[in-house]
Amino acid sequence: MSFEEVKQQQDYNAEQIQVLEGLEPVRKRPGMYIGTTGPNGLHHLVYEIVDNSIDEALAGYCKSISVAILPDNSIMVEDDGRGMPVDLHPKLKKPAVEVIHTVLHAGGKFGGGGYKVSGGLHGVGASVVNALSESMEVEIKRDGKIYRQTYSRGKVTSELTVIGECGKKTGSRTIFRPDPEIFEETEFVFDKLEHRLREMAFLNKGIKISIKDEREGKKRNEVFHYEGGIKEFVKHQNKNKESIHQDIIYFEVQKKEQEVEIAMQYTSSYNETVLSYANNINTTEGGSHMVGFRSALTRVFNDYARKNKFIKENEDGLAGEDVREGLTAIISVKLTEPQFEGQTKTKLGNSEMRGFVETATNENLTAFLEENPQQAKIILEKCLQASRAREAARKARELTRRKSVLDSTSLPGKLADCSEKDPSVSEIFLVEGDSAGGSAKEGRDRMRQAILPLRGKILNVEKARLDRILNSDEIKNMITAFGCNIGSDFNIEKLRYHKIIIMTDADVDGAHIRTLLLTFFYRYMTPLIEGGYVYAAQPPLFQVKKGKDIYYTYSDREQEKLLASLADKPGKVDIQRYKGLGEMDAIQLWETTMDPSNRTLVQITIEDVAAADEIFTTLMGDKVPPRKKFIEEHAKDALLDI
Ligand code: 0RA
Repeated sequence: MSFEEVKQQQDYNAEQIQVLEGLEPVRKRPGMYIGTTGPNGLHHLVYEIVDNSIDEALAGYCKSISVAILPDNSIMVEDDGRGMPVDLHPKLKKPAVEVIHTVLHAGGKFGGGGYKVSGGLHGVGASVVNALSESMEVEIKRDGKIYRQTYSRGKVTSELTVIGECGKKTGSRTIFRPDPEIFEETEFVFDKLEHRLREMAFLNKGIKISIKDEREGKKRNEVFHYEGGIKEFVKHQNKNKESIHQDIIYFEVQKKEQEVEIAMQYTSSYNETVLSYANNINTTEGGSHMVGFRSALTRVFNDYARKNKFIKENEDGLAGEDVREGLTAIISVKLTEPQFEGQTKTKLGNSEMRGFVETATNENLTAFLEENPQQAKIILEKCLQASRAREAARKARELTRRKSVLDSTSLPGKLADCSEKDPSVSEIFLVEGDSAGGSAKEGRDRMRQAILPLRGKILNVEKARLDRILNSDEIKNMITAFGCNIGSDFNIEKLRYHKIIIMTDADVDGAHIRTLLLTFFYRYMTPLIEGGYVYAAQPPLFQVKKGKDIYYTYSDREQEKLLASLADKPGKVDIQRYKGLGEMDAIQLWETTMDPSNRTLVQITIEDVAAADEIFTTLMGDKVPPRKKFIEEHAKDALLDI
């Protein structure tokens, strides 16, 4: 046998084994295929099915995709594409649609050309969704006929049958109900699906994507359709910000096997919101496309600035962070064989993308600046201002460093440090108010728990540049206590505590302080949040006394349950509602909120930088009406869910 023949034989065997094994491996180890069996995995099923319709749209055959959460919490995805293929698979002698739904990784083999968005993060296809669904059905309209087939838990439950006629109509419809034996929770969250589908509509201009909630008491309906694509995405991102120039800069370059699309606009904010995507997957860890974009950005603005005398010959140039301050940008690339790397497989590895994006940005951004000198001037002045502020901040930092305020060898006076030196078992509590701080210092485990009391409101970092932020005592205290500096100097290796626990009152002020802290961490110590080092403590809402027994409850529901269980016994029940941490003595605070064997901590995660950024700018930014609206809508939620 030749090498090719041996290889073919092996491929053939591999395929046979897969068919024999069916989809059992998927049910045995679902995490391998969809990441988790928690809410993210559950919603991922929907995206897998939608991705197939998006592929059909990108191939040019489908205009509209509708998604519905049906009354029984199953999902329906319908498109007006060509309809999934139904012809017999030559080797397996089964309809192609059946192979797609019962053989692992079979989906791709039927596509013809074009890039597949479904080659992405998990990109596992319809068979995996089938494997993890208690029931699934597909209806296909093509060649004038309506075909139907049903499945359950990876297996066929009825053969492909013609059930009617459809004239010239074509399309595919899938309904599936996730398997409660697999998923911890099977209830879909409309907002989560809505968010991803809106993003998909932005990233794939012209495709109409609708979502409907048909569950009792939850009825909703949204339609996303953006002819402007990511240009409208930038507009959406900036809706609560103040743009400083008129146009959204937009360009697109297509080559045979690669494509880049970029939209960008500067705002008066001090922060950078650059979202990058590869084949519609949010590359939160960046990668080659980001590197290309960033280096072009710095180069283009410096070249333009020197050429037009914004910067004199003997002066320093603009740094990368100067040309990114206040920038909102979307970078979307598409390529045939994406390589995803990094810890969460969200970093684009393809090295050819760097040069491609860099050249595209160099040429098109230069052209924009030359054609729009007035807007170019506004942007450059902002960059120069950022550069001067950076210089001022550097000087301020050097000064404080010399005074060794930011030096971790001299810890802040307010900090009650722990005696343990190993960060992995050390914790720091950021406590609202000096009185609660006092109780916490008294009640803590001195070995492993450090206490840093924070007085009142901390500075809103959303409204201040670095030089001012570094003047705030509360912030300086946190920086020195944590030991890992901030911004581009941040070094997670130096973190002195692996749990940073925010302990605030369970009221609106407490929620506000928590948000201010999270904003600061998110903007200046991002890896803290990404690495899962930040937690919120959960102090009790009530203390209930009956005779000698004392109970603590942490939610209204828990309180109701407890009172119901105590109701049928004789004796007086004494209820105290805690208005703040300060009402608890040291022992109570330890028992209810700080004792690792008894407490509950909520880990703070950023699931989605775009969503978090929206919440932060809405709550903290310059425009008042959106903030007011947000607070009114969320007033009921005690804890901001970020
Ligand atoms: C490959 C070939 C053909 C259709 C499709 C894929 C297809 C797949 C899906 C999945 C969801 N919706 C879809 N729509 C179409 C048929 C090719 C032909 O008609 O020649």
